[in-house]
Amino acid sequence: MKETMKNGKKLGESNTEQTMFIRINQLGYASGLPVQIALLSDVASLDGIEANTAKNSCNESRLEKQTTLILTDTAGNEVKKCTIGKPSYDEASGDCVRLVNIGVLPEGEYYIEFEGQKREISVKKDPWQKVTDALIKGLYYQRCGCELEEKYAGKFTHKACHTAPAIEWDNREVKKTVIGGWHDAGDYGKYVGPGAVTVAHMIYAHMLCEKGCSDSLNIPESGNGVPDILNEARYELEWMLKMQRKDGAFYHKLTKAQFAPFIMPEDDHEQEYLMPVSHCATGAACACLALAYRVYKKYDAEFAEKLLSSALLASKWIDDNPEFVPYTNPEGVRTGWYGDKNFADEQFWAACELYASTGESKYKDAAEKLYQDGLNITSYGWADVSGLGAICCLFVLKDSAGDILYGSLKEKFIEECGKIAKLTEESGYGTALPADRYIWGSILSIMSNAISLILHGMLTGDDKYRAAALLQWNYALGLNALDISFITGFGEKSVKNPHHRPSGADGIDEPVPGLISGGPNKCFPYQQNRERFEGVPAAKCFLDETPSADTNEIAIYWNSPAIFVGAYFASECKQ
Ligand code: 9MR
Ligand code: ZN
Repeated sequence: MKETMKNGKKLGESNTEQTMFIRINQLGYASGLPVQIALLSDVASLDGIEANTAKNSCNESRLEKQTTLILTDTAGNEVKKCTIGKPSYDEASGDCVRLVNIGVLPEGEYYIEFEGQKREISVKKDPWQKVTDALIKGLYYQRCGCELEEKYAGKFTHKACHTAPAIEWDNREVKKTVIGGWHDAGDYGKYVGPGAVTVAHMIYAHMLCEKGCSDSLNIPESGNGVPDILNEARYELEWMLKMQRKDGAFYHKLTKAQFAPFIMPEDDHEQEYLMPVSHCATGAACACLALAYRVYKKYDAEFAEKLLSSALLASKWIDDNPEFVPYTNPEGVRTGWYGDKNFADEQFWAACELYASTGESKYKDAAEKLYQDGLNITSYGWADVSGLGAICCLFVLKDSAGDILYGSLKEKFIEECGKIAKLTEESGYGTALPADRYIWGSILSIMSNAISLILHGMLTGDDKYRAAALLQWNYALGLNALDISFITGFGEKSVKNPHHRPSGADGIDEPVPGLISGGPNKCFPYQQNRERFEGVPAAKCFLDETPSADTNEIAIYWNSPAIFVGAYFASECKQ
């Protein structure tokens, strides 16, 4: 912690009524973008204080006159004085917060001084490339079926894991070698739908924010002439191809019957099964492979053709099996369910990508119909992939998508982004998530909303939206109610004990770097945490404790939207 001592008191500790806490992006700020910080008044942050009392005290303190924040250089010379407004009550955290936009600052180290508190911030030309690289490399650390060698993995090496042939759950006669892919999360399962969205986030990051995806990740393929973000994504794509049955359907997942204990992956020898095929896995894979076809064709035409034929075969299976059956875990299976009950979004995304890849009008007709029936076009996660179809329409097809899929969709998209921007205005910390939506993996909602705000900025050039998106990136790196950076290995105070089997079992103190935690979860915590979260505001329902999968697991599809956001801001720093 860089919060320093003043007058014998550790800053951040309360001994007056109005002690303030200073919250910052712990990795610093970019010289070309606004510096956003939060000043916290502790009237409302005392644990256990009744929400109404907290709210009232915050509102009373609103009566205070406006006040001043002083920014100095490290020698103590005043650099800037900002007049700041009254605090506002942040419902999600119960904190009384002043969110301050200091504006653009030249490169350097600064102290923020406010009412006896002091915290250092740094401003650099390009402060977030490293963490963005690490988020991509985080997926390398999730690789299954190969050794993680020291020259790439540093001390986080391990032997090849999960190399035995898999058996089909429904027909034990069928044996198949399906080595590869990424471990999904803190567990060692591999799931097609979540893998497909992760790859898509990475491909779109490459397409839309290329300058922010550096090509020196030090992974085995580095230097092969293909951008590293695509090298890493290909590791999952190769596996995904193996997850397709001959008739075109995709197995929902490759897992054991139960989650492994906290052991290293190479010590996990229980039988892996190809669990039943599902519509959602097939639809998501179809869309992802059709998208990947266009991007990889430039680098490897033969591989690209494989991707497209696989997508077309998947699409045929969907046509031949029009009755949607949601996936359920077979009896006796306890691994991740990914119980998606809606198929329209996968169908929409697949239709958009297939239209973009083949130009066949039947796909456009299908996408138009699905869109007109109503979709959440700003959702990009495994449960609702409509937003990925929307990105395809807005940034790939553009005018060629026509009045419905471009004209009307764009209008709707902009309207939805307006609602997201409003969420940031209503939050004390500027976080684009309402108090009642802190679900399992809340980081996905926050990073998804950042993606929408970024895309809005790209479509309209409105800087206000870019600044709102930046608040979400800053949230991930410490500008939040917990004063924590959710990305392992990055920040003065970052997540130390993620629910991640290798991090828990490798005997190394630090967690594997570059993994983003799911973050606070008020809505669906584990039974054993329910009591601990009683009376705790939503944005603080978080435990940096290994067993807490409900708040502190990592997942590939939480890293990937953060990759998009990081790549975007890193690319903005290259101007
Ligand atoms: O990301 C999933 C989240 O939306 C669900 O609420 C949660 C509980 O069902 O499961 C999450 O996914 C987990 C998956 O089932 C198994 N691998 C770890 C995933 C991250 O927690
Ligand atoms: Zn493995």
